[in-house]
Amino acid sequence: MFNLILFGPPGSGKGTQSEKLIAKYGLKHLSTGDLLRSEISRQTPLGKEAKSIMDKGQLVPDEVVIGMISSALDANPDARGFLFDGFPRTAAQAEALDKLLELKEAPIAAMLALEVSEDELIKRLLKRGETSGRSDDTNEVVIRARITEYHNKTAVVADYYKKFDKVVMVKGEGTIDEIFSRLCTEIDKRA
Ligand code: B4P
Repeated sequence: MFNLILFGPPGSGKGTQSEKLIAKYGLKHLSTGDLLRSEISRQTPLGKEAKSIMDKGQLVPDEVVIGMISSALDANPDARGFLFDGFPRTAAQAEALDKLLELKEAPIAAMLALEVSEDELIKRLLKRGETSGRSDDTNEVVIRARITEYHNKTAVVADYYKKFDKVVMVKGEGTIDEIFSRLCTEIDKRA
């Protein structure tokens, strides 16, 4: 089993690159953002709780997202590997993921971390907000809150994987195809 984490601040292109990576490498895509938005659109109790948190630009509680990932792993026993997109986002989530993967004897091969300047992140997210219907993309105050959450709670996740020498920094600016090609070069070294 070959497992990868795609990491980076909000708007760094994780969702965009994930679509291309899963098609090329045959991995199962697990995006906690997509899983949460699916709960919101189905108006489940979890979705209702998540929406009010996401609309403020904050992170959903660890136990909620860890539970979703645990169920998704169990639901895909035959996957060749997983691409984790937007997860883990806190140190507690990273530790929980390691434990879940230990049970499957399938550790993380690498964390690919997209580097993008803050100005570019805000520009991309506001542009997506014009068409996506995502309420967390239309308001610059909320976008800045998401970036602050990233610096306060998520950036440390890279330090966690650095201890195991698994972090690969990748320049996340340029065309979508240029960035995809940089990611593939790094993955092919490890596959
Ligand atoms: P996510 O759904 O994970 O989304 P994201 O961080 O906003 O975006 P991503 O990096 O995937 O950007 P994308 O490729 O789409 O999170 C949303 C919210 O869910 C969080 O704020 C949080 O509340 C909650 N959540 C999710 N996971 C959680 C967890 N584990 N724990 C707790 N809470 C959690 O790209 C953005 C835009 O840029 C797109 O419009 C795209 O077209 C454009 N773009 C991409 N690449 C480009 C390029 N090279 N050049 C120009 N534009 C580009």
